[in-house]
Amino acid sequence: MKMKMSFRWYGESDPISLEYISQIPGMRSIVSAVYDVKPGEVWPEESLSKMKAQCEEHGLVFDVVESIPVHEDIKLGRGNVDKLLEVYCENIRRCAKYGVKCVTYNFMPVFDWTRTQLDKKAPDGSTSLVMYWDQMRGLDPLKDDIHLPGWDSSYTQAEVRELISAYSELGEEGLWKNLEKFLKKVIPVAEECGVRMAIHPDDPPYPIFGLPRIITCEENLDRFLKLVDSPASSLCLCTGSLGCAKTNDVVAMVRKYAAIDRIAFMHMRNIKIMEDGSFEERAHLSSCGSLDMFEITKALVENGFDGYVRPDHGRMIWGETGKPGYGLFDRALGATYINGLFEACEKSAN
Ligand code: DNO
Repeated sequence: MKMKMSFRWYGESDPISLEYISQIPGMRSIVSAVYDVKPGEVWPEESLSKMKAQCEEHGLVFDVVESIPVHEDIKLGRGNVDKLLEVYCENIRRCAKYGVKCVTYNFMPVFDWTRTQLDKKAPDGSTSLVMYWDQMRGLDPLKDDIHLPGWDSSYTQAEVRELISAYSELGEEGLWKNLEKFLKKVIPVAEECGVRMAIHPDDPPYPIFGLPRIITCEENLDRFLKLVDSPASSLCLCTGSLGCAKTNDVVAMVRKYAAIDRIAFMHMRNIKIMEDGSFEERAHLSSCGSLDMFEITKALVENGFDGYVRPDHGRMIWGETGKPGYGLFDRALGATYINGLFEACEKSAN
């Protein structure tokens, strides 16, 4: 197969072993990061070389990083941005030195993904992550002391409030400007060391609590790709994130961006969008959710996609416990299903 199947691993603290991951049929690459260093600091080379060696011991390749986090001051364009950008570039160089070919990041203000519950029980007893509007409505981070599951707990409530007001002053156009500055500095370095930067879309792809969000829809992805028109500035196309807006035609987006070779990394998962725009994460199979995973795969294969793929978030099944979305069993089922789709699409195309 042309695409490279990968699996996210949280390093030594991950309850899932590399041995287990290597037993998933067709597994090739490990997606990981250096987790014990704060955003804005340089990653120790020893951590990278150790991770590379550990993966190799299990016949796996450590060649995808998710993520090198972008410091809030870079996104806000304040503080010592030049120094932070320098550190970011140094981290790309270091990753490349240890064999990394693809680096994922996002440009979401303050919070990464947003959900209202991480263990919603389905009728079959499995659990998954969900975002229900009736749990969101009425929450106001400027007034209430809210801690949505999964949000960075290192911020105090006062810090969150300060960040939210700084971002609302900045607005979408300000965020675009800071993203452009980031890319102009970082992409030439990525090009030099043979790394493709892959931006993760905003999850979900619309403003939450009035925070600006820009990596959301086809028009904005087009705008993003033009900021620095280079294969080193590509997309991490997350089907489950973009798919949460009914207005996004995920199959058409995959086809369009694969055709111009601007997808470096595919996050493949399925979600079910409800009437009111709420959504539930579901099993990967097309019939379990709102996305047509066959058409998505076909669009990739027909356009010669040869980047990385990972089964994104799985449900918790078979009594497994652990990091929500990142258990072994359902992600392994997802990988196997996705491998099947690719094999079928490739063989019928030949
Ligand atoms: C969620 C992930 C995201 C992703 C970042 C990339 O499970 O897909 O947290 O890693 O947005 O920077």
